[in-house]
Amino acid sequence: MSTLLSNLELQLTTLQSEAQSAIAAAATLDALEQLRVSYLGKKGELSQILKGMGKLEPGDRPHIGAIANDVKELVQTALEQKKVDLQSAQIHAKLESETLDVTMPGIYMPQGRIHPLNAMMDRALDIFVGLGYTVADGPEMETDYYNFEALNTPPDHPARDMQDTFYLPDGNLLRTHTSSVQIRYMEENDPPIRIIAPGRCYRRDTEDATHAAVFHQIEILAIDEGLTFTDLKGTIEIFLEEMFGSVPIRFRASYFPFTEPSAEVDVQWNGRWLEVLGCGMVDPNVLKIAGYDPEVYTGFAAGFGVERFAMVLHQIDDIRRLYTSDLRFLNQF
Ligand code: 2NL
Repeated sequence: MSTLLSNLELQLTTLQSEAQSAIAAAATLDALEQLRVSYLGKKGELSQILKGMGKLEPGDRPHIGAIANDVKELVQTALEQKKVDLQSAQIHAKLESETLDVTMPGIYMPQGRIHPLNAMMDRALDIFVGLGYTVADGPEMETDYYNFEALNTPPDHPARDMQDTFYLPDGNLLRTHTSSVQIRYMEENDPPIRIIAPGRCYRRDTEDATHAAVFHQIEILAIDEGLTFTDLKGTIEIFLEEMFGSVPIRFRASYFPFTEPSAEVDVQWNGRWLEVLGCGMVDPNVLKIAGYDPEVYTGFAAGFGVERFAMVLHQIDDIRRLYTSDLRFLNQF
């Protein structure tokens, strides 16, 4: 046997045993792929060895060729087997690390609930929606026109005082009531209308137990042919009965620039008369400004503070409790 022949044979068997132990030791699929390339790839060790075959006696070639094929097959089989092993090890490791113990106790999440102010707002809205009213909304930043002028509030009226209203540097202001929403609605819609306008309002006030600079108001407005003070009275009576139950109520003559006649309404609550809302027949000037003919249409309106209702109904002593997010207070509702 020629030296070249035995040399090639030795190289092939060495390659086989080296490859087998390297494959057995491979820890990752990437490492395994690198081994495949270095042993069986185009420029791999097996190809390099087989280049030597050209110099063999033609009679020796089949012998070496057969050994080379066996080596190649053995290495290939080892690679495939190892690949299957590594893949299944990888899946097991993944499953192991992603184990979910469904018997573990959960993390306690306290359930939220509706804030008493929103609950009060929802109750009032539900009552009027039940009476056929539509909820309307509008901007909190307003022009002097929508907040005052269109509401028949003269330039010298105290409500327009710098002391009482938040004026913005650009001449706009923060609305002091949601009447502005109703003026905007009247501009866009023909009568008859029945709307309810809830929302945040602003007043330049020193905060104390009964005054907040930001508060919530709900106003209602109905305009139709033939509406009278009796319709207003009946609507208010139904509303207050839904809110307070059947307690005595009384209407007192009052004044607002946007209604004529006007009234304030008190309910008897825990033995005392408490004022809860203001109302009246829409002033003909307001109808005219909004583009409704006061000879054909009449209307009534009412407005009340949501905080005041919440305070009376829940015996809350300080308006600021409604804004400070103290859970000891809120958990009672
Ligand atoms: C109160 C009194 C009131 C109105 C609001 C109103 C709106 C339009 C036309 C006429 Cl568009 N009136 N709103 C009327 C009377 C009273 O609110 O004490 N609010 C807290």
